[in-house]
Amino acid sequence: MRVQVFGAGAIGCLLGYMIQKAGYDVTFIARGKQLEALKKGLRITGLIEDFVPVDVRNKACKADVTFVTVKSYDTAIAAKELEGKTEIVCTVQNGIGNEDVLAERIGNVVGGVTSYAANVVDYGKICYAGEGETFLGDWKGKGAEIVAEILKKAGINVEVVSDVKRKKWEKAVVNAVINPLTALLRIENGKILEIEEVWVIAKEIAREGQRLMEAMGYKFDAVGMVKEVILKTAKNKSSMLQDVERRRRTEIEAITGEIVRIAKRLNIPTPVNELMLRLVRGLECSMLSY
Ligand code: KPL
Repeated sequence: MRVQVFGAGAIGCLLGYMIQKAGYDVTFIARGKQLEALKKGLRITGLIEDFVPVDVRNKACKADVTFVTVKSYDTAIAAKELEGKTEIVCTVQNGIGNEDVLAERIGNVVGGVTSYAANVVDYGKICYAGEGETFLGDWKGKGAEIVAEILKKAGINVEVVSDVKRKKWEKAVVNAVINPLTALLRIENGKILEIEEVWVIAKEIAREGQRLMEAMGYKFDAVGMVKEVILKTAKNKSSMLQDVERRRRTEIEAITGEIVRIAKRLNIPTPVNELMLRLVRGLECSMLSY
């Protein structure tokens, strides 16, 4: 079975590393300095200390299963490049919409979420910061059971669920709270709970997300889940804070942007999410490095 990881960022490298260690043939698709660094090998620090040679290329190749781990704004490019090259595609990217973009070009799409934590330390080097949970489900065609089998063999906690859309929305609502606040204030996740002024705003963002999910037919304790995730990831830098620190574009459009756009369609007011969206867009403009 040939596995491909399209997007060799922190989560892509961690998944690819663990799957390769389980004995699968894994190819990493990367660009620029990351491609050059990975040609020399992949270094892991944190919960695992290791250095391994990897097969890295700059173009997608034929694979049975491809994990798409690029940032959400690059999913359409990934879909185009992967068309006709992979039997199954699996995404555990942040945000809403990635599965649908992939489904336009690929027959079997597995959607999912993961709370495994990994950070980019440098080109070719990641830190495995925390074990988590992964939920997968068939989005289009079939494939979730096959992907789950690979992840299980790699020692990754994974469960196949019947309603993966719900999991995607729960994660998006949690990300819409944690990611913009940590990126704007440059704080670790745990600080959101510690600083009362920030926690008040966090709860408002969460409640707006909850009302949207209720309008879609999902019962959900958003504040409770945000608190749980913050406590589990207190020392983490969110992916959005990492993007801002590296002066990179963020995933705000696929997270808060989608929440605001879909809430508008359903006539659910989301003023605090709208404010976060505008502030992060403003922050991105002020960085202007991408
Ligand atoms: O998914 C995350 C992210 O940073 O993107 C959370 C759950 C907020 C952990 O940091």
